[in-house]
Amino acid sequence: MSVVKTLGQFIIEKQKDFPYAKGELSRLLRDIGIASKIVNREVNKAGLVDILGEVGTQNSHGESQKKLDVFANEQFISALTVGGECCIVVSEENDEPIYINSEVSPNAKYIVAIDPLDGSSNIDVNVSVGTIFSIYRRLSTDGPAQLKDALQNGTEQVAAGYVVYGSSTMLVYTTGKGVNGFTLDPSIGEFCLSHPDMSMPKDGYIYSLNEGNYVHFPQGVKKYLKYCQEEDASTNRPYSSRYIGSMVADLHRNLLKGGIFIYPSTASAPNGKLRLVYEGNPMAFIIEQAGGRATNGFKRILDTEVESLHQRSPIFLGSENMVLKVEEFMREYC
Ligand code: AHM
Ligand code: MG
Repeated sequence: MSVVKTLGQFIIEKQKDFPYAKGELSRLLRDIGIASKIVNREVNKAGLVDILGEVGTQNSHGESQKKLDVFANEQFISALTVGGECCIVVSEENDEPIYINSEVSPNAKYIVAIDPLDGSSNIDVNVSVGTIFSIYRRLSTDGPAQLKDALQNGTEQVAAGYVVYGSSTMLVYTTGKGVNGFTLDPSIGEFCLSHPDMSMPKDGYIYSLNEGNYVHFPQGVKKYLKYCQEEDASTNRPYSSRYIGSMVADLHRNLLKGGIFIYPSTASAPNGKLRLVYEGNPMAFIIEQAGGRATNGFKRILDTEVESLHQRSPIFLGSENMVLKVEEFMREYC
């Protein structure tokens, strides 16, 4: 009989990797897992109930919000508030950081940055969406938490993960000791360890980027794209192009199969589209932990100076040798 290990059991088992941990991080991860199950339930039935469509408000970037974005945001914020381990939530859907009342959580020492529902423009057409999260420890526990606690560089992350609401729902996370993936078994309502110790192939044959923006790409990306499309048997080219338009789903596939995901700068968006704090940094941490490479085309994403909560960064994530290759083109052609 095969033994099923649930996310909860796995988290408790792994707590011994952190000798000084008192279980707060474990509880925080458990709370995120619970909230994601609730979001999963709503995403699954989105086609059935009147929850689709614009909610009529705009997020901090002037993008219209779908009802499920709002729902997911509320679920994660409420789980993190009630859980008592989190002092600040930074969310894509909120301009300002959310400070959790220290009377509710007097000992809370973690900051969570979250994109509650990434790729939400895909919901209407029943295509995979995701949640991305990143966890930091407070710089100091003296006095109330401050903005600077939420503006730490990606290297300071203590954990990061994503949930992909796909044909199966999976939660993948790292605490800096490898990457593990859990598939939701709907019959028992538990995430079960299905992908232990995930590792990304060093080489890949899939490239993922929005080629519709080609004319606006930097010259280095244009040249790399041509390289991907050229025929060369020794390097298995041409590569396959795959782009869902949900970063979580695109990266999840590339993590498993090998590949590269690029969201570069464009003429009108010199830092690209994706946000550093709750999209780039958590994904970079996971990809690096899985043996891949994560840069902005020139330097490591995790070393980028975090100056504001919603700052953007060009993103080149994936199999090590593919990212190294595109970096060569970026250096040569910029
Ligand atoms: P969102 O956080 O507003 O959903 O935007 C992020 C999404 C990513 O999941 C995806 O990779 C990208 O936007 C797609 O953008 P584009 O439509 O420009 O290709
Ligand atoms: Mg997003």
